[in-house]
Amino acid sequence: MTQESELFRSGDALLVVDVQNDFCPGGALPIEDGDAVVPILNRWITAAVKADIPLYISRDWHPANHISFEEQGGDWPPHCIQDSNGARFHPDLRVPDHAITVTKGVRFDKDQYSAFDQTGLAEQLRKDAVTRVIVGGLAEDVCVRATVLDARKAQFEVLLLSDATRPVSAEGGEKARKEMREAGARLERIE
Ligand code: VGL
Ligand code: ZN
Repeated sequence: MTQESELFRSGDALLVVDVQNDFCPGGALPIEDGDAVVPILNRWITAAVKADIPLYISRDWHPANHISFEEQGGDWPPHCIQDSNGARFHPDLRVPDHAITVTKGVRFDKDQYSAFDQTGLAEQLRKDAVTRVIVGGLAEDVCVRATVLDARKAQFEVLLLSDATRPVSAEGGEKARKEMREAGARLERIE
């Protein structure tokens, strides 16, 4: 078995996307097996802490009545409302104190699927001397996809942990994987 720590190199950051209660079974916008990513990401988080790899954890963090909600003409049921239980990280996700939270979805006028969308994350990663982001989380065909594509646009190398993500829909996942690969991301299941 490959140790996660052997895979890290200098310039890496681990980016965990939106592993929140509402995206897991029982939540407001549940993704099938969404919680299955938690133990896998915990291994990566533990390894990142040991290897001193910077750790960024994003969260979808909507105001009540956000424009992305169906009642407001958006695509989604209300989810990840600021400070609600559904917006909390999955209770089993190991979130170290020094992890940096990236908050998105707070804008009133537009949605932000990508953790890079008007968050300043690319600038922050460059300041941290990061050259490659290792990504996992939810959902593969929505926020993970947008985050990976933006990371490539910002010229970061990307390793998507393909066993540490799940799509909203199977077809969406297939399409997203193709797009992410074509954008130059490496998609790999590492064990
Ligand atoms: C997401 C749908 C709506 C996600 C966020 O984090 O993938 N999906 N808002
Ligand atoms: Zn959202």
